[in-house]
Amino acid sequence: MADQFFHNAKVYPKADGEAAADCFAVADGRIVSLGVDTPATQRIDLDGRVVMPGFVDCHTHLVWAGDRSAEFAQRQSGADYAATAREGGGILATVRALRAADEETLVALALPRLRALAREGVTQVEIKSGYGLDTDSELKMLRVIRRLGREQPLRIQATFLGAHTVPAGRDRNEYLDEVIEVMLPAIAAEGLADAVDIYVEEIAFSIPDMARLFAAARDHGFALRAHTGQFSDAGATAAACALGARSCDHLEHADAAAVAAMAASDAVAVLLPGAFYCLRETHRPPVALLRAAGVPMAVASDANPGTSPLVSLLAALHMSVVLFGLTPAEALAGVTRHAARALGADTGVLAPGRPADFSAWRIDRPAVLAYQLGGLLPDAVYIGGHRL
Ligand code: DI6
Ligand code: FE
Repeated sequence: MADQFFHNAKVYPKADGEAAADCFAVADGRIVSLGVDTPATQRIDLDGRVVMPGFVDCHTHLVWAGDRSAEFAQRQSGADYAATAREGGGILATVRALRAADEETLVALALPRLRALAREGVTQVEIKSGYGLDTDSELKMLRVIRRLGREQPLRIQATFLGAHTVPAGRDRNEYLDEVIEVMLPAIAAEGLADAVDIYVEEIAFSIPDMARLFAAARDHGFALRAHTGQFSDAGATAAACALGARSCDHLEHADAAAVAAMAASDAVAVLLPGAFYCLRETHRPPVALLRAAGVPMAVASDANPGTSPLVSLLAALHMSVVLFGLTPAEALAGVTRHAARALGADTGVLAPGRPADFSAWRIDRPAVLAYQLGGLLPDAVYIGGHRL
């Protein structure tokens, strides 16, 4: 006997309006049947609604303090992001604000952002550290992320991004030593992260830095991810793939060799149109090459106070179509099954055995979610079979 049987539904994935099934059953928080009438304690008539797998926002920096609205305004009148970073603004401005905030404050600031995502059907979010940039502050940030996972219903993955940039007044090698020799073991011992990420860019870390970090992170059993190709690639994407990265994120400047390396590995390409949009970038990620090579493409918000103050995965979904040229079906796969794959999660697909994370929408077909910008909210969101 299942707990709930949902019927009269149009269950994704068929993005052309044709549903994969019209009913499903849930027991113990998981889907137990799809498309077959199943006895259950409760029968729920979805009245023809489209049912989507819970959306997965697989790349965010959602824990931050302060804001960078002044830097934003300066950029709109011509200031350059990299120059701001070199002058001690950018990421380092958020680092100062985050160090000054206690755990309680950081949780309180992050909760409304998570609620905003949940309201639009997001059920799982990855959150990176990387605004602490010293051992105590990075651990504080990761503890906040773990607390968010316990204190609200969305599924949360924590990623350690100590290698986000070199903190002010520190030598780069000496800082990376601290990341590898002090932070990583402490984070592993406390179980504070699921993955390790690095920002590979001229204003941040190099390919040899990534090789050192990944070797240590792999020894501790962490999954590996990398920010590559945002402003330049210079072999970073291919190197990340060769080192076993589960995802390469940004990729605006990834070239054919980078795409070939991704295709030869299991890496997911995570596209972040919010940063592209806010920075008014013009160099697009190589979507046609990624598509032709069969590389799975995920789409995420990159929610952060600097380059992507965008707390909406539905907006990122829409932008990935308009700005990057994904088809609506690709974009929808990008916020569901491919995003889950970037997290190594079994979410993002509605099939027997998978978590019962889904949302129900009064729309005729899933493609409407990629097409309409704003004004769309689901009537119900479920995580593990529980309605939010
Ligand atoms: N790439 C980005 O776009 C963000 N981090 C990263 O590695 C920027 C973060 C910030 O400016 O605060
Ligand atoms: Fe990022």
